[in-house]
Amino acid sequence: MLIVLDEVDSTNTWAKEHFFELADGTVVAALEQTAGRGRLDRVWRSKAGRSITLSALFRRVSAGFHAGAIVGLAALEVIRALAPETEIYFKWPNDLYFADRKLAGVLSEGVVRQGELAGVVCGIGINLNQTEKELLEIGAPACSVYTISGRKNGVKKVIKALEKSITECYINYCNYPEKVLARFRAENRLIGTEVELVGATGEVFRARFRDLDADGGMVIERGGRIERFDCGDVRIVVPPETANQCPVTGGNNEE
Ligand code: BT5
Repeated sequence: MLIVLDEVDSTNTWAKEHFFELADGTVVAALEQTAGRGRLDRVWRSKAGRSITLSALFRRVSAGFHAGAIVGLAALEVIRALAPETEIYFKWPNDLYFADRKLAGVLSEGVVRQGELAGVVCGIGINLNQTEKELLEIGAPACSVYTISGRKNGVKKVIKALEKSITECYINYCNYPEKVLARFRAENRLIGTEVELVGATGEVFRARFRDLDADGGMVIERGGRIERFDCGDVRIVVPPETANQCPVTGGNNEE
């Protein structure tokens, strides 16, 4: 089921508030989101007509990060169809990137009832139609489907395509979870590369990203030792195959 709200503070907050009234797999989108949230209470910036902001609710995922895998893979498929000539990839835990710029971010939040995990709400924000100038207001390296492909798309059309893709991916997951998770792992192109990590206390270090573990955490190799890393951020060292790609348009057109 797809619900499209004209305006809401946060689709994740709305989906959590209505979690027990809505059917499993429902997708809630907002044409305008006024108080979008990222992880660790960071701000997610979006604009009406420029951004996709939606959340899906799942009752049948067995781990929180599986929700991010479902929504992330669905978004990857939709974005690849809109910008077929570009190399989009996951940056751990499940942001979507083009070269060294963020195109989309995912926020998964558990819903607990009587001390038990009842399900997960997973929201995604995608930069769709922003120009380079508008992206500068974000204050972090960002790109949009428009700046990487040169094409603008209708928000409602993309919401519908994404809802369809999320539903298909969720059905696949319910039937063959291991196949969906294997695809998610295969799309995490930073696995095997050197990455820069920022620890919980802000310390920065380099390590080799070896694999994802069963909880979606990062398995890293540092100084010959294997460690697990699940808090903080990955500061990206641009993978060689994407480092020389520039956005194909400047997206500088002002309107
Ligand atoms: C995320 O957090 O990337 C998760 C974003 C999830 C947003 C969706 S929208 C629908 C649903 N409803 C919500 O309220 N949230 C979800 P994080 O990894 O913590 O990244 C946040 C950081 O990304 C910010 O601190 C900025 O530096 C940067 N940022 C903010 N807005 C951005 C944008 N539009 N494009 C690229 N980067 C952005």
